[in-house]
This record gives sequence, structure tokens and C-alpha cells, in this order.
Amino acid sequence: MEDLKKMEGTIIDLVEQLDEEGVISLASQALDAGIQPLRLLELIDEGMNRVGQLYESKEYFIADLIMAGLIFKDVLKLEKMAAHFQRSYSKRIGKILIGTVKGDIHDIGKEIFRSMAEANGFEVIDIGVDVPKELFVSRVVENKPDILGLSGVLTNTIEAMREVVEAITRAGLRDSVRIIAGGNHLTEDACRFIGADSYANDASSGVKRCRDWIGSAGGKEVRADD
Ligand code: B12
Repeated sequence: MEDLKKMEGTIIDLVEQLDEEGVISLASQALDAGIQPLRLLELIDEGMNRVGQLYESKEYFIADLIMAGLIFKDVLKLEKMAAHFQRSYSKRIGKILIGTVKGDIHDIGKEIFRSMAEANGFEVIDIGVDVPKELFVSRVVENKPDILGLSGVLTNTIEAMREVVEAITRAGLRDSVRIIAGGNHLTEDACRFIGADSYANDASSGVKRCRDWIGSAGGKEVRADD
């Protein structure tokens, strides 16, 4: 069997080549050989970046982006990946409502954030993609989450995110919910423009921020295996 280091490079190449069977097969082997699920996600992500670059340079087309998305979802479904994100908690530490903002249908990053947040003890209500601001408001009223997560991958989603925060404020809900914006294009400046309490470029740091918020509000983590 190839050693892990070599496998890592090959996985990135296979994603770039959109070789679905090859990625799944090698990803399974790498998991069996002990690769950390988060490391595997990083590798797939790196491959996705390459696909994105090829799309920008017009060597790849929209169908190729679709294929890349399917490959990522297949990897997330692998038994060891799914198992990594499933831990049982006797008590949830907090509630997160999450959706991808209007104009954006990318949902893989949101799903990764959701899985990681659930694995860290949060209850997560996912309201989907291309979500209008009015729906964010009504679902916040209905579900009373501790945290609202706004996902957006397209750079122009910053405006839609800002509109959601404005709508939440207008509805008199701003003081009842912390807001985190997620997307790898976000910056400190963008976060200020949006009016969110924080932002994250990746799911792990986003979940960490949410845990810190719950911790500072006096929340207590209780795991089933504690
Ligand atoms: C797969 C893909 C698609 C698939 C999406 C499938 C799906 N189910 O999601 C499809 C085919 C639908 C698609 C469509 C389009 N896409 Co596209 N797509 C991609 C691609 C290749 C991968 C995206 C992805 O899943 N990445 C992997 C995940 C894990 O990363 P992520 O989404 O960034 O998520 C991480 C963080 O952002 C963060 N995060 C995300 N959400 C949240 C939420 C919270 C609360 C937190 C804390 C964190 C967080 O954590 C995640 C994990 O760490 C990227 C290229 C790339 N490099 O990303 C282009 C890319 C994003 N797409 C692009 C474009 C242009 C489009 C289209 C406009 C193409 C077109 N002409 O139609 C359409 C837009 C449709 C729309 N209205 O949304 C551009 C965006 C350019 C820009 N500046 O905005 C990119 C960058 C490609 C490129 N380089 O040109 N796409």
C-alpha cells in the first residue's frame, strides 16, 4: 500500500481530475491506514480549490463543479467520516440555526459546519440554501437559537448576509442571538460590514467560536460518555 504521504498528494490529484471512483477508493484506504478525517477534508478541499481554479481559467465547466460537489459529498458519506462526526450527547450545549444566504446554493461547507457542530454537542437546525432574509427571521422567532450561522461561499453574499442581520435587528431579535458568518472569503472588515458578531473561514474555527460563546454564557457541556 502507498504510504500516507504519497496517498495525500494522489487524493488531491484525483479530486482535481474528478476521478470519483479513484477518490472514494483511495480516501477509504487512507482512512483505513489511519488518516484523520479532518486531514482528509483538507485534502479534498485543496482538490476543490484546484477545480475552482480550472473553472476560472475556463478549462473546466459548470458540470465539473457539480461533479466536484458530488465527490465531496460521497467522501462525507464514507462510514469512517460519518462516524467521526457522530457522537452522542446526553444534553445539548446550545442551539444553532444555519442557512446559506439568498443567491447562493453552495451547501458543502455548511454541511461540514453542521456535522462538526453536532459532533461538539450543538443541536443544529439547517434551513437550507438560497434562504431569503424573511425566512431567517421567522425561523429565529420559531426556534429561538442561541446562535445564527450564515453560510455563503460566493463573494457577493456579503451583501445578503448584511441584509439578514439588518432584518434580524429590525425584528427586535438582535440581542437574543449571536451571529456568525461563515465562508472562506470573509475578513474582519467584511464581518464589520455584515454586522455579525464573528466570522470564520473554516468550520473548525467557527465551531470553536460557538463553543466559546456558549461557555462564556455559562453553558455546560455534558457528553454521554462523560
Ligand atoms: C462544488 C462547487 C459548486 C457546486 C456546489 C455544490 C454544492 N452542493 O455545494 C455548484 C455546481 C452548485 C456550484 C455552482 C456555482 N459556483 Co461554485 N464552486 C464549487 C467549488 C468547486 C467547491 C465549493 C466547495 O464545496 N468547497 C468545499 C467546502 C468545504 O468549502 P467552503 O464551501 O468554502 O466551506 C468552508 C468554509 O467556507 C466554512 N463555512 C462555510 N459555511 C459556513 C457556515 C458557518 C456558520 C461557518 C462557521 C463556516 C462555514 O467552513 C467550510 C469548511 O471548512 C468552488 C471552488 C472552491 N475552491 O471552493 C466553486 C466556487 C465557489 N463556485 C464559483 C462559482 C462562480 C459558481 C457559479 C456562479 C457558477 C455558475 N456560473 O453558475 C455557481 C453559483 C450558483 C449559486 N447561485 O450559488 C466560484 C465563486 C467565485 C466567487 N468569487 O464568488 C468558485 C470559487 C469557483 C471559482 N474559483 O471560480 N459550485
